[in-house]
Amino acid sequence: MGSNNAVMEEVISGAIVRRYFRKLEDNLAIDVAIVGAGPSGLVAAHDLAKAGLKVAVYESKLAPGGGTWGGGMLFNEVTVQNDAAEILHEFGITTVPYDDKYHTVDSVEMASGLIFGARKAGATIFNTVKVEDIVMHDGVVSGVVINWNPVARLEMHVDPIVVTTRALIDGTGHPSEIVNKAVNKAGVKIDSPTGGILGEKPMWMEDGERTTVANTKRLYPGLYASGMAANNVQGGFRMGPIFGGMLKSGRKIAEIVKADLSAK
Ligand code: 48H
Repeated sequence: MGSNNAVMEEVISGAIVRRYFRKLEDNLAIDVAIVGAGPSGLVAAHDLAKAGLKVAVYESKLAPGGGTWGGGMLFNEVTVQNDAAEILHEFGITTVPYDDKYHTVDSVEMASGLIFGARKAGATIFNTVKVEDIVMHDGVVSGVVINWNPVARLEMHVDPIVVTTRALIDGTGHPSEIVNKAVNKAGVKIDSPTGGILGEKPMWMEDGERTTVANTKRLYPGLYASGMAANNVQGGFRMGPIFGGMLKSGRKIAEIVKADLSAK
């Protein structure tokens, strides 16, 4: 801690630097790394941290929340089905019944509520940090390679650092960036109909919502996908501005990871 004689400028800078690096050091070897703080990643982070696992979420943007903030076409209301509304209620997020099947949610309340809930459950969120690669040892995905997103955006030639993890969840949304690394860089065959990434199909809300949850699974030892990433990998239809499938996918992947880690 800073000395009592230190000027305020020294104390404040010291507090930030010491506490940040304590947090970073504390998260160099973790149970679960989640890439992407969208709705599926945040629900998974909440559930896994609540189960007592050491969970870190890496989000390349300054603000976690993924595609939640913008509702549909920047109209900041989100829709969810009845069963997914229950998940939001656990986070203290208010939903407004629309008809007998759907609820609307203020998208700012939903994004901020999911972020707060994941954090309060014990997950650590590293924002502005991009996962640029994965670690593979002996046929098992066992880490994330991280760097500042601004470094990547400015194309600076700066080497990353590495965090080891027992499980890695790709919650990067449409591009499934992390599974991409496994398939296209490491050249592994994942648990999909072709062993590769099939790519998202056009809009079909009902089917997309169903398959997002059905497609949520372990893809390779140590590697999992949730939300839009899971659906992209398995070639599901997109569903547009309805988020129940994302929330349920986050919950499902958390259950799968919990079972796998407790079996080890
Ligand atoms: C760190 C990264 C990296 C990286 C990306 O897209 P998301 O909101 O994710 P989901 O799958 O939980 O939710 C999808 C939903 O928002 C959506 O897009 C829907 C329902 N679309 C329907 C449709 O038809 O279009 O969030 C993913 C997050 C983002 O915040 C990215 O910034 C982040 O992942 N991210 N973070 N390292 N390499 N890649």
